[in-house]
Amino acid sequence: MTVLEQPGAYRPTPPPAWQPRTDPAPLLPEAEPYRLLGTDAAAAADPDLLLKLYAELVRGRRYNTQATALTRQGRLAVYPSSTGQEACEIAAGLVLEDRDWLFPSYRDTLAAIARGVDPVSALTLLRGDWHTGYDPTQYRVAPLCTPLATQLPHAVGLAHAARLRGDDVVALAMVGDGGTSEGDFHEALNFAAVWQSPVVFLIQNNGFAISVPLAKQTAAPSLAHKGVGYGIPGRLVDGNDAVAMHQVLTEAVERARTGGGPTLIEAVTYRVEAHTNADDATRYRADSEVEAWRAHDPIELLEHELRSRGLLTDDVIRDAREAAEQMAARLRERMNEDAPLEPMDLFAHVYAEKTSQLREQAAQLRAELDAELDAEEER
Ligand SMILES: Cc1ncc(C[n+]2csc(CCOP(=O)(O)OP(=O)(O)O)c2C)c(N)n1
Ligand SMILES: [Mg+2]
Repeated sequence: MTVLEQPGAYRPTPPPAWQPRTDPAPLLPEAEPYRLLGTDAAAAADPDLLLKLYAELVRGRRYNTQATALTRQGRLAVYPSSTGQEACEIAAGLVLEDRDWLFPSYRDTLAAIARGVDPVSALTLLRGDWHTGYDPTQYRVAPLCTPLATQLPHAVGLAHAARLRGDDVVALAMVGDGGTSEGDFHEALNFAAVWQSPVVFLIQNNGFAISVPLAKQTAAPSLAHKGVGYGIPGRLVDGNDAVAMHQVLTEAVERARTGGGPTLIEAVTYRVEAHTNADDATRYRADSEVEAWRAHDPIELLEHELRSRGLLTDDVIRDAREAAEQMAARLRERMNEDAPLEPMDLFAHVYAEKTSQLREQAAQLRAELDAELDAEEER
């Protein structure tokens, strides 16, 4: 007699479902992006915070235009501009404590700078002359990450390790809408939720993954809903509203720090410029769409609030512009210097112990460089 043939009590309904099985309602994001600017609730925002955000947004935009100009002058290989997305960038750079960690993507130079990374060093990677350009452990800013979404499991790993050690550290990881289709995104969210790691995931939904619009990327109700499947609460925010972004990120960081676990934030924004200087955005989107988003500009939104409170004085405008111009001038000056290059550095800081192939290649390069030196000396 097989097991199936053994007589037993008949059960028309299945046994209780395996746990966990929880109510998804508290995890659901808001139906419309959360906003403060342009609403009555903006009146409660701290004036010092508004002024700080304003100065940083102005500086950030100037950084974007200057870095883009440097690509045209051949001083920078590539620059993914975050013009239009500055509110997300600046808020992300400002909400963390010194002991926390930021995990940016290639588009998030402004977040790194707002957190304190030297504006010139932040471009070293994009100039192609050294691996990262700044010391990630000094600023607690991981290298700007080009392979999509790979920074997310790194952030979860760091946050989980900090928690095991009893360190009071939060990791904030940034990713694009396209990056949410990567396996790393799903693995990171799952681990973070199961371990209740102190991580905040910030998706900047700027509508496109290069030329691929969001509708061709996902069929999810919203990207913030993607958290629900893992047990992570989602938040949907107007990514051009610097004050709302600052508030929602601050709440999520606090939640992570106090043991509440991860949060997934979708910031709805728009990439006003092309994907990078190597892209022609007019081939896949209409000017009218860009214009509609330009009319919902993060700097203008904040200016409107500052003006209505009498805070946008001539001095405030002049100081913000002057600081931005000084930063841009320094960037031009430093980026116009040719970086001293050591070709053998190609092999440094990659493996603790070089593989036999790498040793061979290094020896070959060394021999070529020596031969060049000899030839020069003979001349
Ligand atoms: C793993 C991986 N696959 C493909 C690419 C090529 N790639 C670079 S940027 C990009 C689009 C990413 O779009 P999104 O995540 O929305 O970020 P955005 O550029 O809009 O900030 C792609 C496909 C990559 N860098 N890494
Ligand atoms: Mg995108």
